[in-house]
Amino acid sequence: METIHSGSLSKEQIDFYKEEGYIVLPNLLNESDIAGVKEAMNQKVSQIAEELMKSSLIEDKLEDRPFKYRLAELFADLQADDFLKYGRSWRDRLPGYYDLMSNAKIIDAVESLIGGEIFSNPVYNVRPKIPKVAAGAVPWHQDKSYWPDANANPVITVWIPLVDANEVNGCLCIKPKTHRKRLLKWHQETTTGTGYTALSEKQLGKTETVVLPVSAGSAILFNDRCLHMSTPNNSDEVRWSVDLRYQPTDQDPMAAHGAGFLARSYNHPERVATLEDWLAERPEHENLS
Ligand SMILES: O=C(O)CCC(=O)C(=O)O
Repeated sequence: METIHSGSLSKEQIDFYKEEGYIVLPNLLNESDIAGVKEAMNQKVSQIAEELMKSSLIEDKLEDRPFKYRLAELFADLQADDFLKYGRSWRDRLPGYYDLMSNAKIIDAVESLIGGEIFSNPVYNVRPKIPKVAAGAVPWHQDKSYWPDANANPVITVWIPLVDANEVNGCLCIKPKTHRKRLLKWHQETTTGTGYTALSEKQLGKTETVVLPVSAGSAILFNDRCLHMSTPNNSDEVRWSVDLRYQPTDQDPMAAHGAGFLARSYNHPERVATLEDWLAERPEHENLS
């Protein structure tokens, strides 16, 4: 008899997700779950500090400042463009990111929604949203607008803040039940120069907006057709977050966006990608010995 793999979510949580198009999992991850990803982010911040020093844009690398403040303070006296040169979101291939993307607590939750054959989609972003950079806010959109032609259903976004996220430093806002909508016609936003896909006010309809402040290590899972946005950062700290994505293995791997990886498989556990596979951009484990 075939074993049913049902993951970690309760029936109530699964029903909520199916009905509303999203679910919040408060405090899904603890400090040790996110230590690796924070280390990767710190590594990148140190590299940036080094470059800013070399270009004489700063006089102090602020090495002793806390994770939550350092990047914001490095750019405090600089222009938005100095920051945006490094990109508004990052997709480096550092071990800490694989560590998070393959975290069993995340994959267990995803398994409840799509089953146990799980592919980690190539689109993952680290978002260092710093104060006073307008491009940090993300307009209303459907994630699906970034891969309109991909035959990958469903793609589930797992959004995780590494600091407490709220309306002051920039949290997610969602329109529940909009995941049942078709892909809406979007335009490219022009006000902050990000080129983000955006929906116009009149496309948002009458659906209420739910604002989702969450603590560090919590996760918000949502369907890639669900309308969402994020507010600007009006605090003095960095709103650090990651957005990861998962889909069933029998869907389009969206290779045009990069190499995703097999994150869990009960049918072929020997093919699950290791860190070495991921670093080498191999979607599945290859025994090279
Ligand atoms: O992190 C944010 O501020 C926005 C994230 C988002 O829009 C997404 O993950 O699709």
